[in-house]
Amino acid sequence: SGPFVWDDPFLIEEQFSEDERMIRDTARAYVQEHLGPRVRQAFRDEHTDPAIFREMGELGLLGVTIPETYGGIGASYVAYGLIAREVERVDSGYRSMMSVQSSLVMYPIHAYGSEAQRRKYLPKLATGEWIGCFGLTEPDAGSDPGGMKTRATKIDRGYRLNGAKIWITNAPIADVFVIWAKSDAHGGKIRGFVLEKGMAGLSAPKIEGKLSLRASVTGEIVLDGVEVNEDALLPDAEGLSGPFGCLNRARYGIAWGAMGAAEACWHAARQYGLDRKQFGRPLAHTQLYQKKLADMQTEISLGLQAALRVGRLFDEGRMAPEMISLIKRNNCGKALEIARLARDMHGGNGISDEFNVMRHMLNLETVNTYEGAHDVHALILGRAQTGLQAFG
Ligand code: TGC
Ligand code: FAD
Repeated sequence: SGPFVWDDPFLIEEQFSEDERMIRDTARAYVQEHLGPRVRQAFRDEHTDPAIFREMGELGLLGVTIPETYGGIGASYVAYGLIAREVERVDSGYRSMMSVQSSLVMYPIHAYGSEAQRRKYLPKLATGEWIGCFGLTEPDAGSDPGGMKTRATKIDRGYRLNGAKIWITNAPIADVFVIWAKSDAHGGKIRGFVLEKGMAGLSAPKIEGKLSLRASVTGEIVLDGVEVNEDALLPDAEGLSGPFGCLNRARYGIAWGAMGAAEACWHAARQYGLDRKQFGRPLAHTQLYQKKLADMQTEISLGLQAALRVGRLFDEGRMAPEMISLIKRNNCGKALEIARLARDMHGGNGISDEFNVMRHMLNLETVNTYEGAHDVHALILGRAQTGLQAFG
């Protein structure tokens, strides 16, 4: 028989390639050294530091799956997942900033864009010189993006966009806006457009007062007759499968990321239980405390192993979107439960930002909702096994 490693029960570490471990270690060193020390203040002040994009870009952590020709490093989806896990170990908001840039902005420009669009945008997004955002959700179209009202109407030189997006990560500091709109020139089908900061009629006010993801800025996007040239249209995406192609990647990364946040909570609860004594012995010396630690260890080990399996299938071109719904839903839901437990296990200290667990818990409330809410992924999985569509 082999050893039992308490924080890596299935020896997942040895299932990564040398390259994947190297990329992971780069991400880990950066986040622990540079993001860990600033997150508490950033969360308190609801402050997003745009320099983080350039710092990540310098280390090659943005758009890692994009080929080198366009500024990426052509890494595997497993490597991308490992970066998400490391970044979210510190804060889900920082992972959000990274995954929007990589999966929701660089990916669609690479997959659906013209060669000119790729050359213009991708290298600067990869270095973090430009920050991107992804506008799908609207005030009246969240879980049901097909109900969007934003319209692109044909004009002589291109299109005029009117509408409003809400809850858009990075929007207030974005240079590049990937916007999804129904286009009358394409039979009312959903098309993607790449807009730039400063265009007349385009604004992105910050949403204030979030109690979650406070280190990651979120905004609205107002499109008040924004006129763009024909070359703003992403030529190779039509219909909802365009934005969903991006969401598949981001949701997959979130499944890894949520486990990173859960690991941070689990390790903190274990250490707290070893250090803190009540009734003359460490909290960790009680049956109830150990049962909770065992539940955390079990869910995290299973969740990570499942994410790795889907990552390998992704890299082999055998991923099905329902697999991603399964791990996104499971890992976010389990991470949220683990964070709530860890908060409780810290007693009164658990509500202080010095112990981090409540910040993770608050963040995970969003992570469980965005990119397809927990119950919406249940409906996707329900449809896949019954053939019955239960959304509307
Ligand atoms: P449905 O009829 O199921 O599909 C419409 C078309 O889309 C295609 N499709 C997919 N293609 C690729 N991957 C997927 N996962 C796909 N899912 C659907 C489908 O084949 C079809 O194509 P076609 O060519 O036949 O037209 O669409 P529906 O309107 O019934 O959808 C229902 C539902 C619930 C599945 C869907 O709307 C959904 O997933 N809703 C959740 C919305 C969501 O996830 N929003 C995310 C916004 S972005 C965000 O939150 C970023 S936060 C990131 C951060 O900060 O980290
Ligand atoms: P709703 O769709 O109104 O859902 C409310 C509740 O109803 C949920 O519990 C849901 O599960 C449930 N529900 C909905 N439909 C059904 C049904 N048919 N049956 C049963 N239950 C149902 N969007 C972007 O486009 N880009 C971004 O960058 C982005 N970043 C975000 C950042 C943050 C901080 C947040 C909070 C959100 C972000 N979003 C972004 C939006 C996010 O994707 C949506 O909030 C999410 O898709 C849910 O939509 P909604 O908020 O409109 O909720």
